[in-house]
Amino acid sequence: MRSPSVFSLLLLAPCLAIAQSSTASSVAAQFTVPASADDGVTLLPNVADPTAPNAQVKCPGYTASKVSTSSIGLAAHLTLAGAACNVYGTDVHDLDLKVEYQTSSRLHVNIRPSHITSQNQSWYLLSTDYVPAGSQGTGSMTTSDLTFSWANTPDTGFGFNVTRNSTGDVLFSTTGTKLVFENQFIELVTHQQENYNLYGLGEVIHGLRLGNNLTRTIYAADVGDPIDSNLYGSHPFYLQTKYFEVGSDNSTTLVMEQLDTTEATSNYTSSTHGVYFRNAHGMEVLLGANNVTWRTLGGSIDLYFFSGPTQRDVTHQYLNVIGMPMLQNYWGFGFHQCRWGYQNWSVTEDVVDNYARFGIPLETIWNDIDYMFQYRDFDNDPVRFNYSDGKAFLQRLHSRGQHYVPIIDSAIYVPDPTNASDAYQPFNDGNATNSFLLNPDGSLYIGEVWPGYTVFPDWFQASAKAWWKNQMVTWHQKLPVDGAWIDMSEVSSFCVGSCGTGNLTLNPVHPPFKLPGEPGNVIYDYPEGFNLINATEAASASSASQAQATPTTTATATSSATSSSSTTSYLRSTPTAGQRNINYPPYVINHVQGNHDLAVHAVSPNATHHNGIQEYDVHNLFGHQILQATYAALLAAIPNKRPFVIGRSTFPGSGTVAGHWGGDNASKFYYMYFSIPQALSFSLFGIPMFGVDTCGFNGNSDEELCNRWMQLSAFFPFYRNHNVLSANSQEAYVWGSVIDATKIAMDVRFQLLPYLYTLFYYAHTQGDTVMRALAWEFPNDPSLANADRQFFLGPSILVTPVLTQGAITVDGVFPGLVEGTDTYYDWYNKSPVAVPSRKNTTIDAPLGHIPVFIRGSSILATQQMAMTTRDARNTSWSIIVATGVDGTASGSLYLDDGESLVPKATKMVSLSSSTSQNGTLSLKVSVSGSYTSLDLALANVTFLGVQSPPSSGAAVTINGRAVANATYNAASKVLSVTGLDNALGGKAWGGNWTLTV
Ligand code: MIG
Repeated sequence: MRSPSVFSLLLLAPCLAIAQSSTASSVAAQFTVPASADDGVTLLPNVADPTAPNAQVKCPGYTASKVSTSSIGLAAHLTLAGAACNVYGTDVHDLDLKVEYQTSSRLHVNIRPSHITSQNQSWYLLSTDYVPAGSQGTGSMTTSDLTFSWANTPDTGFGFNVTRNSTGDVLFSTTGTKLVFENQFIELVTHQQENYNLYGLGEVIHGLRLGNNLTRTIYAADVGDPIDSNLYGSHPFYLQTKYFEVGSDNSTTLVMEQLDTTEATSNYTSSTHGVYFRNAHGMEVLLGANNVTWRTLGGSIDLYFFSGPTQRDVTHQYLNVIGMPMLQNYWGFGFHQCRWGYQNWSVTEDVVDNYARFGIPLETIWNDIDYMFQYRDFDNDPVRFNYSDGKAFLQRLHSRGQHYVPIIDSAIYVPDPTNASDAYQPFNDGNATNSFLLNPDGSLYIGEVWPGYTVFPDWFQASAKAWWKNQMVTWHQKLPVDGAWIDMSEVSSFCVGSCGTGNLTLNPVHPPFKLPGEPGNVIYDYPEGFNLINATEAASASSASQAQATPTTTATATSSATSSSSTTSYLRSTPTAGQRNINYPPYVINHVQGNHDLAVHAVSPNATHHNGIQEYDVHNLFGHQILQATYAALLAAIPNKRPFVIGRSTFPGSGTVAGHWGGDNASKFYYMYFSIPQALSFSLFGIPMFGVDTCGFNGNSDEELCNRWMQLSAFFPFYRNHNVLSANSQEAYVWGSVIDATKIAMDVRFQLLPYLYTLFYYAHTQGDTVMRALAWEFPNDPSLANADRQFFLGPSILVTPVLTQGAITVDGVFPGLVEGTDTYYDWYNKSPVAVPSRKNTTIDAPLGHIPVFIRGSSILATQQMAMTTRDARNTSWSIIVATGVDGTASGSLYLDDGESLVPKATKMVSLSSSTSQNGTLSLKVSVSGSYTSLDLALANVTFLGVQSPPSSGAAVTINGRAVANATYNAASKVLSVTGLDNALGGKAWGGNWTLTV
């Protein structure tokens, strides 16, 4: 029975009330910004314009001269090789080339104008004050695995190659193409093999492998998760893998086609490298059949090449430049419930209580913008979310080990200067300290967001960061929140330009569109596939609505016929010598907003920073800088504790201070699928703390989707259910089957929390990934190049979720199983997975079951599910030894207090096991470090894949002393050891020990 329970219908009641919520009474009197305020001009993106000039044809290229070579690199002068083409800007006549062999695996290539002398040309250089650069390390030309070579060719001028010495492979080649370097346009065309495997270049909703027919526009945008378009984050980094077939004579041949799982039977190898274009301008990367073209709207060419040769190496090498991911709080890995539309404290607390009532663990409850007084940051609504009730509520949460995270928006309300009762201290404080962005004339840049006309912090100002910190500290004294959720940071504004200038007396104004649930806005429809899952109800609903439908007129037919013959006119900018047109750059990127105008739905390019930098040059940095400022602010408010920050807009390095959620997806099965490639891409970007709006944001979710999604997200580092205003409730307790499915998946997640935390420790200290693509764990299997419907969590857990509606089985591969290199064990019954006859296997997956497998050769130290991570940390330990094909396994466990920025004490546990000739199993545990609070009892040790009963008659010894008996299950090949508590004095990690059986 899948129809909504009576209970879920009751829960709908508060949502329906939203339409008449407290803001509604003021709506009548409120000025609504006209929709046209967010209309930009109509532009034709270059990639869609058949008449657009081709810079490769029109431009002369450059000639290199005055080349000087040293042991660590080379420098040269580049001169325009002919008449300026000024195709999308003004050609820069003289350039400086600098090549640095920074480390043995990292090469830096920088090309910038020779003439930069003063501040007014600072747009060419992205200061290391804002974005770290790789610096010269111990690398030299002789020790580098990469070689830079260049040539002046007759037709195209200067071009260069980057070659990996150890493989002889040309990784990057512009030879035979022209370098174009103008003040608003840089182009670099590189050759590629057919069917190349490229990953990254985010943020984008796309499959993991980007393919060879895609324009990746990079320009931070506030937009609801469109497919293949630019999105919130900017990550000009790609990883490329080349596969080679190994012949019987050990010769290697580059694999030029995509192989499917039935074909990849011969012997293959692969090598992987990475490319990072350090630039914060609007950018496009054109992935074509045989080339990859980089275009940016400014800045310099600042390229880093990472030689790999594995994905893991490349990620380490890249994160060494941009920064390692922070070690998250332990509690951040608990389950988070959020929604837009919890309209007061008691509704919010009801949600918490409902989780408890249904026995579903809840770590953190979140509030969206509902909590604010008229949507103003650092200001709670005095009635619905007053501080005294809030403090008491947070105290109840904290006493149970639960947490509270509110949203904080990027824009700051500007009070009506003529209305004293409209005063808003955070604005006054920030304005007094020059903390807000300006117009070119020095007046405040005033855009429009939720609260009305707003200003935007200028993060280049130290005073703005201090102001933000003060706001956080002051607010935190009123309400001791545990973290911050940063939204709208692209940075979003609902009108073009400084639309609030001269209009402040209208404040607080209403946005130029209706909020979800406001009268006249769309009402969310039936959930996806409602006709399939609720056939009877769907039929009656559809006949009822047909009966009520008013016949539609056909009057529009004539007008559309006339309009089809008219042509759209586009604004075209012609370059003006020596000047930049930052509002309408001559090169039009395929920006997703409006009609591609950069100013639509965002702070406009001409907004100006106090230091003179224009927003045009740093637009993609806002989201990163607010995360840095918020991290520092929370650290001031909650000293010595790792700040918990989740942000929407990110840039290389954001993982050092924050995690990221996938933004405004929809309650559709295909968005559940896209969550996997999006997460894996953020693994490559160094932001492992990633998750999406579980059960879907826009639209109504339903029982089947939410059942599957609550289970899938349980294996993502950031696990949060979030919903849009006015959609049906979708908390885990709303549907009976979802309650059960959630508990099943959470039980696995809780057992794996110590493992997940250890993965983050390795991410933080070494740059390892947490969620991993199958291709990264099995780099020699070309058939996995685009596998993104399954993933590994760390090296040891394989997740194969159902991603389609109505399915009760799922097809997936067990990499290495058919080939005999790997074994897998079903998480739930611990039995070995039988070797299938073909690689792609059909796995049973009825609703409520998510297939999870432990990869052989792994040892996991687990704890148990509790209502919070705090309580889970107090449960006894278990060890799962998943024997590999060679009879061995290993694992590790990192322990600390889970919250201190610099833990006073830590502990590292190494676990390894082996099987002797006569079948004796031994498990060796060695510990180092002084953190003792998690030295709790060891409940049991479970050996998986034990081929025959132990010859010693199942007597178990620890450090040579008989302690217990083991039991062996011949059917499941599981050997269990229990009753170990006394043997170790109740301390699993109190010292080194060896167990044999
Ligand atoms: O324009 O705060 O992505 O998670 O619920 C919408 C309301 C603003 C966008 C965020 C979404 C959040 C919503 N916000």
